[in-house]
Amino acid sequence: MRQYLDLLQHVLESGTVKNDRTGTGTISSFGHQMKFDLSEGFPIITTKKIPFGLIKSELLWFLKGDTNINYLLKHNNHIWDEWAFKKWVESDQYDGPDMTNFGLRVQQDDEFKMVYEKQMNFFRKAILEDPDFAEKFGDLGNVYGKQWREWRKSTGETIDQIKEVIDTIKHNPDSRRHIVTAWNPEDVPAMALPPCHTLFQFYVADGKLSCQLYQRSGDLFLGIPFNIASYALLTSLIANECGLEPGTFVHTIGDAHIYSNHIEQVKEQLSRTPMELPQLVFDQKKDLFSLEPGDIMLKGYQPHPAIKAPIAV
Ligand code: DHF
Ligand code: TMP
Repeated sequence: MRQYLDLLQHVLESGTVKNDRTGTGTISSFGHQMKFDLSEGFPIITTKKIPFGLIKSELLWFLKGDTNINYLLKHNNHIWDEWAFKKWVESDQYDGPDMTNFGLRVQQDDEFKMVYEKQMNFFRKAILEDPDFAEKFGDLGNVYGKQWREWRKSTGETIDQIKEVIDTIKHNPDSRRHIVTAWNPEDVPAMALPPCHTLFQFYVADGKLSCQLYQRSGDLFLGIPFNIASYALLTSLIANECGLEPGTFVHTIGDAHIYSNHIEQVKEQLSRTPMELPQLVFDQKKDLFSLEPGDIMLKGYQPHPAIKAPIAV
């Protein structure tokens, strides 16, 4: 995992100070690539504890074609809450206290934080207990799951990109067209967050399945560790489905940035020594679409303690 730490160090030392949509501010650098040989162990960051359970339920949620946070909340996964909440508080139906810019205000104002947490708890409860509310406000729009499994054609039919790519990997492994894209220009304006991991390609050689991801924007401290583990898991699951061994995960990032309020956390991480990588274990007999989070686990994951950081909304 030296590559990840080297990238953190590089951006910290040579990045450009750059403003961003969230108003937080970043240090940023454009165009980076990491390569992880999946036969050397499962690439999950060991210099801080990553909640792998959240990565499993998020990936299985994408693979189901689901875009409603209801599934995630049922699995105790809160990583997408803020973006659904944002859609709700910006809608006509919201008549509670002003939540403008809640992501930034919650970090600066303790009184506001209490009001925000009350609203957020009400929101989570409503998503879990009120199906009409969940249908309206739990949905993030046409995000990953929708584009992967039900890309809409101009004729009104849909394309299941995951099923099609598995089919072509099996029947035409040498193809140079094993592509899945989440970036749908028509849908971008209505999305809670336009896809960060925008396009991936599979490659078959020597009985191994490799995958390269193009990620347009990467939050190096919070998002990227999740993205690496998530795509390493996806590659392993698809490889199994196709009767191949997992090969390499190539991670290409456009705007690679460290948020200004993550700098101390990054320095703490850089002071730590990486541990041995764990092994991925999962139920290889189950088909991809019937896997449950409990069918997947990591053996021998012994990371350094977690490091908390605020997320930019
Ligand atoms: N926005 C920003 N600014 N950065 C992101 O990484 C990001 N990622 C999104 C949605 N929007 C985003 C989806 N993925 C966390 C990690 C990944 C993720 C969303 C959130 C996160 O908060 N991770 C915490 C632990 C969270 C928990 O335990 O509930 C961490 O410390 O890794
Ligand atoms: P942006 O749409 O303005 O680029 O903001 C998205 C932020 O979320 C940016 O910091 C990148 C980060 N992000 C990740 O790093 N990985 C992810 O999987 C997601 C969804 C977001």
